[in-house]
Amino acid sequence: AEMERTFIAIKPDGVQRGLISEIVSRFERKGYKLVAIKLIVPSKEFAQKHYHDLKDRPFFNGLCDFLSSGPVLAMVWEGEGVIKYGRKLIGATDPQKSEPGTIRGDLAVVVGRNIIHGSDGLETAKDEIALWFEPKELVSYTSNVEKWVYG
Ligand code: YYY
Ligand code: MG
Repeated sequence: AEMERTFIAIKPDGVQRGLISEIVSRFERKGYKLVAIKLIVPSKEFAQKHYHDLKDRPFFNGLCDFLSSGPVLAMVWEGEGVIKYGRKLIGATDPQKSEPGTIRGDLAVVVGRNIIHGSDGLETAKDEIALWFEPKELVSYTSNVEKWVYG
């Protein structure tokens, strides 16, 4: 299998609303492999680094204030096509436009509280994993379901 890795984070709204297990289980059930996970409160400076691509947008400051306002569950998930399909599981940025069945479609209402982040491409996935995790925090192990998920 062509394995790739993506950075997924449950934002402070998702953590406070008790949606950790609901969201983690959607990635688990799909057949993806959890490679790293930790609960942290990022500083505002860290949030600004994470969202640096959006620094000229009007919502940037509020977004960074919000991401740094409480605990974030940071994760790395691995699997074939996980970057693109992970975004599909998450749904459109604006929950008003997310399809039912997606995480944002089922669990969020407005764009400023859309509960989850997922990398949008190979390069951003690499950059975001490197920003949030040290190499030693990425756990290497054999998944016993892999042969059943991939054949
Ligand atoms: O990758 P994704 O999270 O789906 O959207 P981005 O365009 O990267 O924006 C990041 C983040 O910014 C979004 O999840 C909510 C917030 N945001 C906002 O508050 N208002 C907007 N009009 C667009 C995005
Ligand atoms: Mg994005």
